[in-house]
Amino acid sequence: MNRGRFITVEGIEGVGKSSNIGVLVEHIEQAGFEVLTTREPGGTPLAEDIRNLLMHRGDETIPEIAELLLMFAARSLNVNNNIKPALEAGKWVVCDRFTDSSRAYQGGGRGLPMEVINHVADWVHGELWPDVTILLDAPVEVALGRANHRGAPDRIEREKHEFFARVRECYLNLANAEPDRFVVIDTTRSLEDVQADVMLLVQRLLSNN
Ligand code: Z5A
Repeated sequence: MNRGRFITVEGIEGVGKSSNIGVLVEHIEQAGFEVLTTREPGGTPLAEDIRNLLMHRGDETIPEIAELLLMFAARSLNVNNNIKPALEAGKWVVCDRFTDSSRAYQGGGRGLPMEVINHVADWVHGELWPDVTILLDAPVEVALGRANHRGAPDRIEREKHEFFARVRECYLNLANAEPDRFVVIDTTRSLEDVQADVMLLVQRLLSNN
């Protein structure tokens, strides 16, 4: 059986990942493919426990390196227990964040060296990289303005504007460096316009399948 396609969705918080993943998955399913939808950190019971530790434990300082390693520990679980088996079974996989988040947040945001992150990534998932990465992009003030309308912020969401500006810049640099993998979608427009772009992208992927 053919290996399914691996699609990741990235961006700073509030850019609209959750608002667009549903449309993305629905379109692929309508074309007759089975889809595994997953997220990082998380996706398996143990990885979801790691997510809870990362997002909500405010009682102990988490050094940047511990944060990075916990992200990759969760990723190792998700890759081996979810993503690889699904792809091997011919399913498509849509993952809300993947290693580009570690590059952008722990690299761009926290300042950890990119070569260390890439080395750990190589160790954890080797040659498995997304076929397509959708980078939903908006200026920090737009994205955070939307995110702020929600409930109490988690540990990472409490970071300052400059942190998210570095994360966004890193994402845009990653997209420039790998134009064949990344598709950047401007989400300052209406949700309908953004979703229309997402649907066009899916049609393109399906016609190349
Ligand atoms: N993290 C990390 O540091 N390193 C890693 O390796 C990984 C993750 C994997 C959890 O991510 C945190 O983990 C994240 C990075 C870190 N921390 N932060 N920040 P997450 O993905 O679970 O959480 P999030 O980034 O906060 O995403 P989110 O809550 O899912 O937000 P979103 O999906 O991007 O946005 P949304 O919920 O779809 O939309 C936000 C609001 O805007 C909502 O009210 C929508 O109705 C509205 N919206 C969306 N699009 C539009 C448009 N186009 N117009 C108007 N309004 C809109």
